[in-house]
Amino acid sequence: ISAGPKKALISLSHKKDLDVLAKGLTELGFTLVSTGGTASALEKAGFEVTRVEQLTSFPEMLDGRVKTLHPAVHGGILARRDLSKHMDALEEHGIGTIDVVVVNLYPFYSTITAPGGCDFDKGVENIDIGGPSMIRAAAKNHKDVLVVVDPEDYTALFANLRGEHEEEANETFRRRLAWKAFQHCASYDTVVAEWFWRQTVGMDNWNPAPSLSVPLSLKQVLRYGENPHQKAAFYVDSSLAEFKAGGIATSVQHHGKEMSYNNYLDADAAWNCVCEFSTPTCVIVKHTNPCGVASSESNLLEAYRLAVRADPVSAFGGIVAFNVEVDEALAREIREFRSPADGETRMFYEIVVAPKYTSKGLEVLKGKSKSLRILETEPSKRGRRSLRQVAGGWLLQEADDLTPDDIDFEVVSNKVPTLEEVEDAKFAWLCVKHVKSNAIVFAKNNKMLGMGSGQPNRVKSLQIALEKSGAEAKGAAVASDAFFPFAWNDAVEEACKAGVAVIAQPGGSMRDQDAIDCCNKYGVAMLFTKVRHFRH
Ligand code: 93A
Repeated sequence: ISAGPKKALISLSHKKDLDVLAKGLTELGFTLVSTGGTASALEKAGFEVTRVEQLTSFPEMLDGRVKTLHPAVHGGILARRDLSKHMDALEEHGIGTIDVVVVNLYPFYSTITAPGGCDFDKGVENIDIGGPSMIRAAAKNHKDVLVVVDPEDYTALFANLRGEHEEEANETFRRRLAWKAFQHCASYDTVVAEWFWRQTVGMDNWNPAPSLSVPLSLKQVLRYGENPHQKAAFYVDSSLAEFKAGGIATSVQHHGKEMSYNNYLDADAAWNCVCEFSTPTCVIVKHTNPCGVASSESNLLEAYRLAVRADPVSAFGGIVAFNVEVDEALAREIREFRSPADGETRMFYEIVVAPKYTSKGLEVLKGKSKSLRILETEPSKRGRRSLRQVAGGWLLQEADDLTPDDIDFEVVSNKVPTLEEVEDAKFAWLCVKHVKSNAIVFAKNNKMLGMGSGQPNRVKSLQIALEKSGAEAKGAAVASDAFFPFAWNDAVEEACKAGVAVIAQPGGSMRDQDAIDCCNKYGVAMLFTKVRHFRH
């Protein structure tokens, strides 16, 4: 039921497909009512428009802050068509109903994140008040008013207006539009709220807000979760804190099977690890842990081979990450390389991820298999936050951004390590940060030799890492993500007995002196970092 001619109110900051909208609505017999800029755009495109001022008999005022905030607008939207007293009230005040509301909001987000910055007053002025009011009003009265905030919905809107939806489909469609409308306002307010919080604590200040909402947009409905019986989806964080933060959420997939839940977790782990290195590096990840890591300034093919050889059995079916462009030669190597385990089977991978591919490199890699997922993504920025779920809540922390450059590797043993040994220890340190606790890494000559991860005791992790390193453990560097609670007949002594050159650990145990004494007995160097890298 409409009072007066059928009216559509259009007020759009993003004017994408405005002509499509106006044409469709006009053909369906609607009168177009519009605000200043939108009305001008419509007139320019040759459409007949009623300006909101004509409807309200009131001028736009306060530099546009008050345009549509008027009973002639809100009465026309909010009146229940099934209540005669509502309809009588409209008639009494000479207000006609508004049947369709198409609005999107002032571009607050792009204003505050514009290159060159945005001052406080400009930010405030870009907070839309009238728009959300109309959207919310129309969504509340969705039984009688169709509310559209996304040009993607124009076609379905026309179908509905042509009466193509049966009763149930009509009801569902209206509710879906209302959901989308409230979601549009909610995301908007979340960004406004976060921005205001940052106006009180500063952009770089670590200072958790008393309450938090994060604007999350669906990137992908996933086939399933960690296991096939779990449904799953991937949402991308577009909050200010994560703005242009790079990382796996911003990846582009060039080829291969659809990314799965576990693929995202593993690709994230591989990407975060490889981004740590400043020299060209290859990281291979299995089940979120790096099982092969190797760097080379001059020979990336060799780095790749070494990363696979570190643990070819684990690398099979893994995720391969590079921090430099993948060119044709490297792509061929990835395609052809045979498993060092049997010298015959070509290596199989789930994903290759890199910051860039040459066009030839991409072409060659695509030839490896139909299913190989090829991702291109940007390095993750430092200073991110990390949110993790526990039952009933979320844990927030700063990302672990510390690199060896931020850390003082203090010699606490009698033996002073050589420069090479310190470099090996730093390399092991970069790796160990990305291994699940308890984490132990053996490394030498820019190559991870072995790692032990996720064991509930440190000595077991060390034994696993040692076993993987084999004879190469002699002269290697060891990194431990946290201190050694025991030394004698425990992890430290086992490493010393294996002939390692240097052990890097945070220190801070009651028995630190035992660890130092043990190193001194075996002539091994020990470095204290005073920083730990738990990864739980
Ligand atoms: O300044 S407002 O908060 N006050 C209002 O009354 C109002 N009415 C519509 N912002 C208002 N709008 C917004 O103007 C809409 O949400 C839309 O984004 C924009 C369209 O303005 P124009 O048609 O002048 O380009």
